[in-house]
Amino acid sequence: MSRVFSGIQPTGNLHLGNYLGAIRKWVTMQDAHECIYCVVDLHAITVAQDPATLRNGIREMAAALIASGIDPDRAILFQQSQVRAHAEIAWVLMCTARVGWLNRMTQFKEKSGKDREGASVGLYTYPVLQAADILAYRATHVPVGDDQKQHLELARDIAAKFNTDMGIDVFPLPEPVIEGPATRVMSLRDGSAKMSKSDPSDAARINMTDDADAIAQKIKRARTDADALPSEPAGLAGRPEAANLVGIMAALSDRSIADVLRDHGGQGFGQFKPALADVMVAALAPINARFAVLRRDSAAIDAILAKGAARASAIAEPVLADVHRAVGFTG
Ligand code: AQP
Repeated sequence: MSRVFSGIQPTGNLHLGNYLGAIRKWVTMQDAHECIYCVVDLHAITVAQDPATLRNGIREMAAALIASGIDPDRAILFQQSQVRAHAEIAWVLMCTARVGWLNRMTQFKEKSGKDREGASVGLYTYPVLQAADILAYRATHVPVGDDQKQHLELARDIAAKFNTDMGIDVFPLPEPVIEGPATRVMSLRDGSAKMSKSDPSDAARINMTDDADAIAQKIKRARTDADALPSEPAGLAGRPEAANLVGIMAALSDRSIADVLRDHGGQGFGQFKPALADVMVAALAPINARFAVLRRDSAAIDAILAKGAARASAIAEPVLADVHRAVGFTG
């Protein structure tokens, strides 16, 4: 049986990269799999958070996920800190993971920047908590964006070493699900940087809450080169900004990159950008409208998250008990 797990941090607005790289896949997978989706607040505090903003961000992210199509009656939607197995299994796995493995994680290097000594220990061990998130449910498939590939490989290494060390197969090895034309959506201002919540420039990303005018303006101002679009995918080589916009168009309109170029090849960006903005507005406007309604009812969101945490705990508690037995805490 396949079981899907994935998570998202409740920090800042959901953006188009999160949506195309992860959330849209989460929605599709609900139809065929048992799905567990988590608002990862324990991960959020690896960098400084204002408590009131975090509290609000947790509810807003849950509302945004439901507005994007997550159905909390089918998928389990919950808040990470409310299920103790995440933190408790993470501690055990921190004793399995090796310092050398964590030293190779590029996200820590990027996020700690020049002040590595000043980064929290939590930011360093973040990928071990992520492994615990997945393994606490014995998840088999993990839909994520391309930026999470290295962390998923680490989760597999940790699971394999734990099974070997304990001499019992407690955890299956989870498979990353990284596919489609927009697994890594890039910044609109810099084709070499990923679109991200923490980019100081709001013009670099499309927020799921942007209205039609903001979307049109951001796409109009998006950095591009001066050439027309090629007619074949090979012609996008060495043109990261063009490749990014074509990839977004393909993902939003459920076409391949080759199909988009068949329709738009030869066009300049003056023609292509308005077409892209129209497709984007059509895709995001209904999500935005649902979000505006859902976010107003925080009691309903809290009730959904509480129910989700109870369902998640029911799956994770027996796994936690197996971990306790495997390491020798219990008989
Ligand atoms: N640019 C992206 N393209 C494709 N997928 C992306 N994801 C994030 N950015 C892109 C995917 O979104 C899911 C949630 O990830 P997260 O909670 O780790 O998000 P994040 O890293 O906080 O989002 P940002 O914008 O990347 O934040 P910062 O700026 O803090 O680094 C994951 O599946 C991720 O792959």
